[in-house]
Amino acid sequence: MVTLKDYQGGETAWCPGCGNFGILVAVKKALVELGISPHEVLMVSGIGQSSKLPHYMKCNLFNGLHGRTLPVATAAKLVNHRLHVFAVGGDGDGYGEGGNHLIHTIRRNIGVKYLVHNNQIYGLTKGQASPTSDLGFVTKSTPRGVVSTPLNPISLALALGASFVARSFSGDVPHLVQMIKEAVNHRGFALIDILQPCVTFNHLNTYSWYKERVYKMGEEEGYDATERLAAFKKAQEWGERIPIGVFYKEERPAFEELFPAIEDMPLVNQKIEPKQFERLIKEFM
Ligand SMILES: Cc1ncc(C[n+]2csc(CCOP(=O)(O)OP(=O)(O)O)c2C)c(N)n1
Ligand code: SF4
Ligand SMILES: [Mg+2]
Repeated sequence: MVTLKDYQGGETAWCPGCGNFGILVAVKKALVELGISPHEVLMVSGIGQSSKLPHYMKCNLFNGLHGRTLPVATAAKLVNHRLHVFAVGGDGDGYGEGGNHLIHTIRRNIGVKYLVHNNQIYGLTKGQASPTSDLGFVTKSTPRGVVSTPLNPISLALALGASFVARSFSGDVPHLVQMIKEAVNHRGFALIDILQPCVTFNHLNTYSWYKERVYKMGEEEGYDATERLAAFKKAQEWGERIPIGVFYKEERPAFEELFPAIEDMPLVNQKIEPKQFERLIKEFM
C-alpha cells in the first residue's frame, strides 16, 4: 500500500507560510489516495520557487529550463505514456516565458497534468510583476503599478479548446486534492491554476484576500462544467468573487492515444533495431 511516507522528499527551502506547502501536501495526498506509487510518477518543472516542488518529493523528476516545462513533459509522455506525467511551475514560467508552449500543449490534448502555482508574482527573482499580477499592483518592476491587462489562464485555456480546466486554492488542501484526482483521472491535458499566496513578495493577494473571495462552483446550483460558453462566462469573474472548481471538462481521445505505433507498448519498451536507425538517418540527413 502506498503511503505519504513513500513520497517524503528532501528539506524545503521555501519561506515559512508559503502557499507552496499546501500544494506539496495536496499532490502527495492525491497520489496516495489514487494508489499511485512514486516510480509511476514523473514530475517535470522549470525554474521558480514553485518549480522546486519535485525536489521535495520522492519520485522521478526532471528540472529543466525556465518556461520549457511543457515540451519536456510532452516528450516524456509520448516516450512512456504509462507514466503519470505532471508539469509543475509558476505563473511566470507557464504563462510568461512558456506561454507559447501552453498554447500548443492545450491544442494537442496530451495526457500531462499541469499544476500552475499562481502567486501573481515572480517569487524566485524577488518580486517582479508576472503575467497574472493585478492591475495597479506595485512591484519592483512596476513602481507605479501594473498597467498591462492581466492574463486570464482559464479563459485562455477555454478559448484554445482545452478538455479540462480547473482552478483551486492552496489554502484549501481538500479541494486541491479533489481537483488533482479529477485531473489524473481525466483523459488528456488538464490545467489546474492554483491560487498560491507568496507571503514574502505579494502583500496584495494574501491568504485573507483569497479567503474572502474564493467560492466553490460545485456548490452553486445549476453550474454545468460541460458547457464551454458558460465556463467562459464564469471565467470572467475576478475581484469581489473568485470561483474555484472545474470550469470545464470534456471527454475526447488524448494525443498519445492517436498513434498506432505506441498503442500496444510504450516507445521506451520497444526494441529498435540498429537498421531502423540507419534507414532514418539516411532518409533525413
Ligand atoms: C530563460 C530564463 N529567463 C529568465 C530567468 C529568470 N527567472 C528565474 S525564475 C523567474 C520567474 C519566476 O516566477 P514564477 O515562474 O512565477 O515562479 P515563482 O518563483 O513565483 O514560483 C525568472 C524570470 C531564467 N532563469 N531563465
Ligand atoms: S518568495 Fe514567495 S513563493 Fe517563494 S518561497 Fe517565499 S513565499 Fe513562497
Ligand atoms: Mg509566480
